[in-house]
Amino acid sequence: MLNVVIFGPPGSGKGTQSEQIIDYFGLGHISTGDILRAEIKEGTELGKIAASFIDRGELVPDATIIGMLENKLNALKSSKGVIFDGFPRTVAQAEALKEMLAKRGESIDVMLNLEVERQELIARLLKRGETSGRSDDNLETIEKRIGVYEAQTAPVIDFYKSEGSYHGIRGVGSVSEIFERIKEAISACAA
Ligand code: B4P
Repeated sequence: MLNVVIFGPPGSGKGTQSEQIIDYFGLGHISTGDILRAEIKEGTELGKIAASFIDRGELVPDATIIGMLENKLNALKSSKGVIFDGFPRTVAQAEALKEMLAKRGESIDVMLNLEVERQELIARLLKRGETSGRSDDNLETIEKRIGVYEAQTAPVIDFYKSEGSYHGIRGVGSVSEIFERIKEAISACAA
């Protein structure tokens, strides 16, 4: 069993690197951003709630996210591990995840923090916004998201440092160069 959290500010490449990790390590994938966008597309009640937060660059409330995650985790019971992409984004979510996994006799083996400078984040997300059609990929919302990350999400770093599973990964370079750094970190912790 290999449970991985991929972490970092908006646009740091969590979704991009998750695809590489899934292909290479054969893990199940939970992306809270992808789940929320699918709910919005289908026009569900959850989607309507989520859209009102995402459009403003804010976090969807913890209770909504934690309930949604528990369902997804149950659906992945037979996988050989899970990559958590975009979750946890608050210390309350990190604590809830710890509890959910402990009930199954599991834990997070490694937390990968993708480190990317603010200017690079903004440039990447503006570029993605040219084609993504995402309501949150415009300059005003991007700056708001980075501010929300600094205030509400960055404290999750200290949570995983104290758990002993934290690994900083330089998130600038080509996708494959960054993935090589990730492979090294995962192999070191799985050894
Ligand atoms: P997410 O969907 O999780 O995504 P993200 O932070 O925007 O981007 P990510 O880091 O995955 O970047 P990507 O690989 O796409 O969140 C969206 C919103 O959903 C949040 O703001 C929040 O409102 C809500 N939400 C989600 N989870 C939540 C939670 N747990 N609690 C509360 N609310 C939640 O990369 C970005 C761009 O960079 C891409 O265009 C990519 O091609 C490019 N790129 C990637 N790697 C690169 C590289 N090495 N060099 C150059 N460009 C690169």
